[in-house]
Amino acid sequence: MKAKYLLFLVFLMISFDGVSQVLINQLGFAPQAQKHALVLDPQQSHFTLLDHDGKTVFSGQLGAVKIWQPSMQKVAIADFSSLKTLGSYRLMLGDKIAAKVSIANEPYSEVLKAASKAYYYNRSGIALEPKYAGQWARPAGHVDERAEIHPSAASKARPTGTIVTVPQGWYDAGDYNKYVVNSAISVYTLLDALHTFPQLFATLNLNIPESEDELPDLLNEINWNLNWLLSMQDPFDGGVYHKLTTLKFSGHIMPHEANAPRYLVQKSSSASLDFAAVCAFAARVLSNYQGHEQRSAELLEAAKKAWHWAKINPTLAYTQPEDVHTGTYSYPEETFVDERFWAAAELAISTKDVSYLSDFDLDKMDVGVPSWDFVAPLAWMSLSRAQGPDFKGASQTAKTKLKQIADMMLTEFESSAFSTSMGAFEKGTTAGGADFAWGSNSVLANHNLLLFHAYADDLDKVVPVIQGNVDYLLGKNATGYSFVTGFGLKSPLHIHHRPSWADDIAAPVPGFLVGGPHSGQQDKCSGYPSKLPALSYTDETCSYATNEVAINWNGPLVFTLAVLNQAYH
Ligand code: 9MR
Repeated sequence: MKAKYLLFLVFLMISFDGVSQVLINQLGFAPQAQKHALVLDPQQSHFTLLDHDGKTVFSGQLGAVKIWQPSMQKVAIADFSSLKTLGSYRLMLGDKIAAKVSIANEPYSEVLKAASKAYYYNRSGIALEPKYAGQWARPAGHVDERAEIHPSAASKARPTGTIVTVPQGWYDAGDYNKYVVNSAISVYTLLDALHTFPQLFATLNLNIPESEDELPDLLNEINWNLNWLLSMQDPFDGGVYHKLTTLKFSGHIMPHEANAPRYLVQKSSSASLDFAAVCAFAARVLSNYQGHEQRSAELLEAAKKAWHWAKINPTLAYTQPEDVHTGTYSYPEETFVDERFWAAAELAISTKDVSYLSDFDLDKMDVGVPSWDFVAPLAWMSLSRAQGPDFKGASQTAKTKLKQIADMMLTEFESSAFSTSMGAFEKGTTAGGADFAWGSNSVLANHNLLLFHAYADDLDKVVPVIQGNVDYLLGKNATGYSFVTGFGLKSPLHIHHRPSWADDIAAPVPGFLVGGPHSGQQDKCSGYPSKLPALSYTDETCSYATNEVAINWNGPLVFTLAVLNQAYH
């Protein structure tokens, strides 16, 4: 593998010597797609595309030279959207090759598969066999048959030290813990993809142990995590434990070597409400699958119990116990309005009982880009599709709210030097966070989720923006990296992901979207090339702030790739 990357570097050095660098989607384009590349520091105003015989198939003028504030780079857009013939091309600046371009049918079908399969690689409690995992096969770790109730979670029915079985589920990220809050939004996004594109996922074979059964593989994968989520509910009172964790993060070792005791820590309002929301949604989606009727009823029951617990404990924030050191990074929350709104919306739709929403003045509820700590948009996305006369008003309000945010993204895209909606939001612009934050790449993928739901009835309006944003994730960004492991000419090799770190295999586990650039640099790694938000990224294992992977980051990538797959079908 190393030799391959060395060769690529040589190719870069030869081909880009003296030529402006081109930032481009490294996986190529579908024939009917908008096709934009960016020329950095352009030396000329003209570009051409040659086919493999050296014939000019496209000749065009670059757009106006503009500066993109997040990276302060000077760029011009090379637009060759009207080239629709399948093939491999060279993008030329003068007589120099600046980039390779491919136009192919379904250019993202492999990366969609890999992004979905990334969850399999992060499974807890199962050996990954070579026939499914190839070179990333590994023994089982974290079977979690004997986790302990931590003092912070002790109750009469389950005192400190009670042994609880909490198996399966996915590791949250580059660490081996499992966190309910983050699991909930991750499962929601994948369920939403399955629910929105049932035909696509019905035939998407991920080559996982359950592939032979009659269910879509994405649903099989989701079920693996739902099994764990359900086990995080206290059967005696319905409350949900915030996380399953070791007292300290493990070293950089393989899952089966990480044997420190695991604890269920404090129940929290956020975990319980997010659990209620995602279980209610799962009940609805799973009711469409034969043989899942009982599972669906069980999920709805669990959702109601968690909702009830959160009614009695409406503002119980998670407080990290003194002996737990798995970071302050444990999805803490202090306000619960958006969690309650999300849970109420999902329960209302699934039970067809709109009274769950009666405590909320919908007009006053916030909207923004979804994230683990701002889940109101998930409620809006579900409500925008809710059927029946009782939901008419809510569904209309939801559409209006979603369009408010989507229109801000459309405006940003129109004027963006980088032909993306990335950078539309700064802290305080909306109720969501800033675009360049920890996990910035997933923020952008979540732009796409929102754009899709806002304009589900008029997709032509948003597909160019969604494409522009996918281009960003796959190479048309300030760093020139394709941010998905294993995909593109230049993709991250040293991700902050314990198995990828410890397995002695040069290539990281494939299909993971890395967190991406932002100026925080909380990990104090030495390799950051810049403090500018769009350039502050380093492909180093130490960079947990920009080069980690996480289950909530891959979800919107899966959704986004499904949108394009469908749009160009
Ligand atoms: O994704 C989380 C990000 O929004 C927070 O800013 C950051 C610091 O609190 O934590 C991130 O989540 C991490 C989690 O706490 C622990 N597992 C790894 C997650 C991804 O970095």
